Amino acid sequence: MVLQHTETRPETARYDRYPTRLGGPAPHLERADPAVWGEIESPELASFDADGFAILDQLLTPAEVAEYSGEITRLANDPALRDDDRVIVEKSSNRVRSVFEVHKLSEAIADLVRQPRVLGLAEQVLGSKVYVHQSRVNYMPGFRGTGFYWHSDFETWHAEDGMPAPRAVSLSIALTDNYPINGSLMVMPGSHHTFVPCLGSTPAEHYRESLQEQEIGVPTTDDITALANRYGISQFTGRAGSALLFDSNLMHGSSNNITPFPRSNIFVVFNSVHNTLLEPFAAPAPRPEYIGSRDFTPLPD
Ligand code: 6CS
Ligand code: FE
Repeated sequence: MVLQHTETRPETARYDRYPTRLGGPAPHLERADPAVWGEIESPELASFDADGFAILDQLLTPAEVAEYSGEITRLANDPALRDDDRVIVEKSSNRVRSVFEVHKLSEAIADLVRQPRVLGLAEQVLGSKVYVHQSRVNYMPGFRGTGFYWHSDFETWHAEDGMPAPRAVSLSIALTDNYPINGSLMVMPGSHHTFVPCLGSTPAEHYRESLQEQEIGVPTTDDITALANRYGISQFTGRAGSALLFDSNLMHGSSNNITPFPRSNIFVVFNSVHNTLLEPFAAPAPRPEYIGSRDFTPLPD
């Protein structure tokens, strides 16, 4: 383990249990924190501890899927959001790829993140009150939808947002059917137990590129090979309305979507109120609030 000086507060040194964005290769670290901090009551979450994820077959009813689909289409086409920093477009096509902070932009999504059936999942795993660290809608169109290379979300949130520990979960709610063929998320079950330090220092305003295509903060091909051999790869598939709850350190990624079948989801990150953000561990400055919130008010507020 390394005592790292933060670039933003060079006078203070912090003990960093998950050092990353390093100058040279470093061994993989066994996770020093639990994955489940609370009491698991929902049967669907029974294997969360071992796998680092769980699938909820029908979190939303078909009527709710229709309602939220209308809502995210509205957001993607809202002229008032055209030049908003929260809207991320595809590098090549200029189509909307993600919209951030949707739990503030949409009343329906604000309500959704506060519903006990949603919030309760995060609270069971994290064993505390939680708040929204990040929310977004991802739109993966048919034909030319581009995926995300393999990564651990926690690696980025630790390095760039100052999240101290992997005590956060993401809920990805499918608004379209997820088939193996249309760029559905691949995960490495159990990989949340291993932290993979990444190479390269974080440039200023890295998020402007990384949200389109991440190059720093991703493991090497040797890292990915070692993890895939150890943990295997499985895929989240399911009907619209199903959801994936996953640990912040789970290794995951997705392929491009060249089928005609689009894939979109609402993505909400819940962080424990005992794991609120500090200064970034490996970046020159914190990312904007719409990517990594510094309003730590517990839900429902
Ligand atoms: O930046 C984030 O917060 C999320 N997005 C990407 C592309 N990588 C890390 C994390 O999943
Ligand atoms: Fe991710």
